[in-house]
Amino acid sequence: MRISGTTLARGGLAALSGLLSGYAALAVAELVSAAVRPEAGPVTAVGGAAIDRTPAPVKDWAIRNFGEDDKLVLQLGILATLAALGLVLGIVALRYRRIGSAGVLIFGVVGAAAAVSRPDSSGIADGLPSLVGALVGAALLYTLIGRLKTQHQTATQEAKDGSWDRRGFLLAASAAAVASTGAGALGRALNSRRGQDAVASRAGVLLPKPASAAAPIPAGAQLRVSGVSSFTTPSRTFYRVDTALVVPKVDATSWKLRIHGKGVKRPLTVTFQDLLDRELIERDITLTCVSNEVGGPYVGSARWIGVRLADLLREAGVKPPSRGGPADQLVARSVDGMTLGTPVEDVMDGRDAMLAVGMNGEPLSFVHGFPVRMVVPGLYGYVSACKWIEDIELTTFDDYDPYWVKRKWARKAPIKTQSRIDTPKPFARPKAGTVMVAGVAWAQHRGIERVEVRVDDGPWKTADLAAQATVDTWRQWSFPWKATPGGHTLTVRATDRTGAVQTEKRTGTIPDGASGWHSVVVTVD
Ligand SMILES: Nc1nc2c(c(=O)[nH]1)N[C@H]1C(S)=C(S)[C@@H](COP(=O)(O)O)O[C@H]1N2
Ligand SMILES: [Mo]
Repeated sequence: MRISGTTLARGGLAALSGLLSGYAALAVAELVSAAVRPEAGPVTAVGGAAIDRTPAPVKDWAIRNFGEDDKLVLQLGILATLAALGLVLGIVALRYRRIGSAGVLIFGVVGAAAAVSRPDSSGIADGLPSLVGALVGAALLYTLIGRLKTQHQTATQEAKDGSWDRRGFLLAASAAAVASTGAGALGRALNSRRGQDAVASRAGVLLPKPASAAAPIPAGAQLRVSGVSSFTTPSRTFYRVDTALVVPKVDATSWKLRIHGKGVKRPLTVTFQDLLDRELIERDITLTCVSNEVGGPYVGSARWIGVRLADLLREAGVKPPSRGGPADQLVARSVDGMTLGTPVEDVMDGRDAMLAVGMNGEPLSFVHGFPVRMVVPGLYGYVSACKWIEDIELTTFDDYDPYWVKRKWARKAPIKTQSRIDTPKPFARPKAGTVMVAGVAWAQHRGIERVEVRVDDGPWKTADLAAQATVDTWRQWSFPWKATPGGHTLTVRATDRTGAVQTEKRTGTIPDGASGWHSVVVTVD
């Protein structure tokens, strides 16, 4: 048997048809999702379902390697997989036309199932984008392959005189490509308009003056050493960690929060305006993610403004377990279905746990949880810092495991004492002489007592501490090092105000946060 050029070209065109059908399916799905909700689109739904099912070590690896780009990498991975499937289905369709189209439909059903089963799904309608998209994709594949088949017959005849006409196929294919691009672009435009009510509601927020202002940041809290993290992290560069592939755009004017559950004598529902009308507190608080590796970037400090959560809970008649309350876990739920569990005792023990409405003098940004999020000093974000919050249920640790606990992370997770060298950077080549080693240390709600630096295997030497703003914020430190030529390892460790020295024992981030000392290797010239 001889594989003719015509057969090869036809195979290529069939693969292209498959690819094009996938493209058309996604474009139509994007358009339909504008009529349902953007999160119901197949890539977002499948991506969300994949995030939920990713084993903790893989997720940890992804966060380590791709950082905040992990979501982009996931989405590109899904698109690449779909493209490969499209190519294969196109080639299959050339031989078995119906099976090729049925394949497209099956992926539509998978996408629809993922969308409908998302925790924030609005029901069966969420399956429509994938289903309608797949129907269009399947029909397109059937049509294109049909052209390829009839064309083939004439082509072999024409092949005898050395030429065969692909014009008919190419016309249909390009028309489909243009129509799909138009549908996709229209869908995108409509989807991005959907958030406009939320954007307008955010623009309309005027944060009131807090009844209890934050203590001024002591002048000495910010060292004048270049390369050290700024004491207050600007909102724009503040780390972001969440599972949302589409950032929720919540309209503050229709937002409500319900407080209910075990031991709640008077269930409460509050609006955004209700919160603004209450006494507001303003505090500097450093947040940290449990996924932060030793020396990692997922820590930042901001000035938050919000309502004391304990006040609201007391109004609802909630008592902490130490005063006989039946609920020991507060489960916060966000509009995108995330759940986070916080000890009721911690929220009510007098620390500045709050429902924050502002960050660094502005309403929260959408990525950081607009209109309202929780902030609890001393606890890792995944057990406290619910963004886009809409529900608080009082329950027990025995009765309910929130999202990350179901995925093997610890039920309770106070932030571990940690310190980080910000400067010099790893593998820097400073000149011999005095080199400023500096960084930050944190032990939220306990405070930092001491920071020590070690050069190679030498003795620990006490670093100079910047002023401690509050026990809930990180603390800068510096150490003038008499650097001698050659390779050196700098290591840092902190001691918190309970007297506990940061442990040398290295652990991974799972299940309750990384421990160990941060080291940086430099070569002094
Ligand atoms: N709704 C929602 N809230 C969430 C999360 C999330 O995935 N969804 N992630 C939590 C985690 S793990 C952390 S560390 C903090 C991070 O807050 P940031 O993104 O504002 O820095 O938000 C918390 N709140
Ligand atoms: Mo986190």
